[in-house]
Formats: sequence, C-alpha cells, structure tokens
Amino acid sequence: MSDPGSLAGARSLLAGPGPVCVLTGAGVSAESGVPTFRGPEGLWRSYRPEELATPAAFARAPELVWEWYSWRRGRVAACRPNPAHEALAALGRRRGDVTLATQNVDGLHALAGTREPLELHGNLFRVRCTRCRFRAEHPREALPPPWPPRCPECRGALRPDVVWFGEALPSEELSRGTAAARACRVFLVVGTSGVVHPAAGLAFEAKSGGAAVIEVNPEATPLSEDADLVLRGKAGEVLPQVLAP
Ligand code: BV8
Ligand code: ZN
Repeated sequence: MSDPGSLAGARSLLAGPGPVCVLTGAGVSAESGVPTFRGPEGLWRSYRPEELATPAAFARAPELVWEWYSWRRGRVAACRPNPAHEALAALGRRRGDVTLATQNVDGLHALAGTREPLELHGNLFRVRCTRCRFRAEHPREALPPPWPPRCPECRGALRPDVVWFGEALPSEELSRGTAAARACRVFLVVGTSGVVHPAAGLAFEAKSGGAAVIEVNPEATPLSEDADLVLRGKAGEVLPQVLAP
C-alpha cells in the first residue's frame, strides 16, 4: 500500500490549480470484475492478442472473433463502475479542467458519469460495418448467429467498433488526448501495464510538457521509473483517498 507521504503528495498535487490529464487502462476496471488483459486471469490468457484482436484474425476467423467479443460484452454488461471510476467522475465534475483518456472499451467511465471520456481504443458496445460507414450501438442482448451479423445498409460484415492491433487510433480522440497530456500540470496514469502504444506514450508527452506524473498501480510498469509519484495500490482504494475533495 502507498506510504502516507506519497498519498499526501498526490493529494496536494491533484488539488492544485492547472489542468489535469488522466490515462486509464484495464486495471481501473479490475475491481468491477472486468478481467484485465495481461493479468493472471487476463483476457489474453487463453488467446494471444494476435489471434483475436487484429484485422487479420477477423478476416481469417470472423465467427470466432465475433464470439469472443460477444462473450466479453456479456461479461462487461454485468459489471458496474467501482469507487475508482466514481472518484474520477467526481473529480471531473468538481473541476472543469480534467481530461480523461482511456484504453478501456468497457464504457464504465461514462457509466460512472465522466463526461466525454476519450475512448482511445473504441467501445465494446458499438459496432461498425467493414464495408460502409454504418455504425451503431450494439443492442444489450447478444445478436443471434450467424455471426458476424450483416450491415443493414450494405450487407457487409459488422465488427466491434474497437481498435485492433495494427489499426490507427481514432484521430480526434488521440489528438485531443495528446494535446491534453502536453498541456497538463498533473498526469495521473491508473491501471495500465504501459506496454500498448501510442496510448502509453501519452505519459511521456506529459513528462516532456513538464507535468508531474503520478502512477497508481499495484505493480511496477515501464512508466514507473519516469513517474514523480508512484502509489502502489488498487485504484478503487487509492483514488477515493487522493481525489477526495
Ligand atoms: C497502432 C482494443 C499504427 C481491442 C487494444 C509504438 C508506436 C505505435 C504502435 C506500436 C508501437 N510499438 C508497438 C506498436 C504496435 C501495437 C502495440 O502497442 N503493441 C504492444 C503489445 C507492443 N500498437 C498498435 O497496434 C496500435 N495501433 O499503433 O497502429 C498505425 C498508425 C497509422 C495507421 C495504421 C496503423 C493499436 C493498439 C490498440 C490495440 N487494442 N484493445 C480489445 O480490447 O479487444 S489493446 C488492449 O491493451 C486494451 O485496450 C488495453 O486497454 C490495452 C492496454 O492494456 P492495459 O489496459 O494496460 O491492461 P493490462 O492487462 O496490460 O494491464 C493492467 C494493469 O492494471 C497492470 O499493470 C496491473 O498491474 C494493473 N492493475 C490490476 N489490478 C489493478 C490494477 N491497477 C489498479 N488497480 C487495480 N485494482
Ligand atoms: Zn455497410
């Protein structure tokens, strides 16, 4: 658990004036019951990312990829925001200068009340057409086979509206996240292994912009050595302490 000195240091940094930028990863949703990617019970355990979260995998085995996302959608639909999501949403409501970017596709930040989270890797509950510009919310209940479902506009195959490996991140979200990281005074990075780029790179953008970087994670990551403050703990326990008004 983090030492009181680091908690106090983080509290005072986060209470100060000047814009705050937050980057979250799967760890912020771990206490909601959403499996992380690379942890012991991680989503990647039974598969390797290349097998499922790539355009080639979808081209090769669209039904298997669709089924994996349907399983994940069902898992996530049963999860609720945890105190970490709620503390971040409250911070955003209290201050008008917080930008939150997330690598998560679970929609839990928006559900907790964070306005306009920058979803750098898309959203599990949206689908889009592989052929035309059709995009829609995925219904709450699973769509029946045959999978993948077809586009109502052009009959092309529908796919999850998430960013796969080798695909570009949505330019609007990435440029807004990068600008916020460069301009912020404090950069709070929560629950990410810091291995997936360019999202993880926002921490270095913040650092080069002169921000103080605070990491919240029970484990060390490649971002730890550049952090000004490291809070070794669970997001759901640490964030309510350091973000309380
Ligand atoms: C791209 C969506 C180029 C799908 C995901 C350098 C620059 C650019 C690209 C690269 C580069 N180097 C390598 C690349 C390629 C690649 C990449 O980064 N590979 C890695 C694996 C080396 N990047 C890409 O392919 C990206 N695209 O660069 O395209 C391009 C440009 C122009 C035109 C065409 C192409 C796309 C990357 C996005 C991939 N999609 N997800 C899906 O979800 O199915 S990535 C996936 O990993 C998730 O989004 C996830 O969020 C993300 C990162 O993982 P984490 O969130 O960090 O989760 P993880 O399990 O790893 O870690 C959890 C952490 O939480 C741990 O540290 C743990 O200790 C901690 N934790 C656990 N419990 C708690 C906790 N923390 C707090 N509290 C707790 N209770
Ligand atoms: Zn279409």
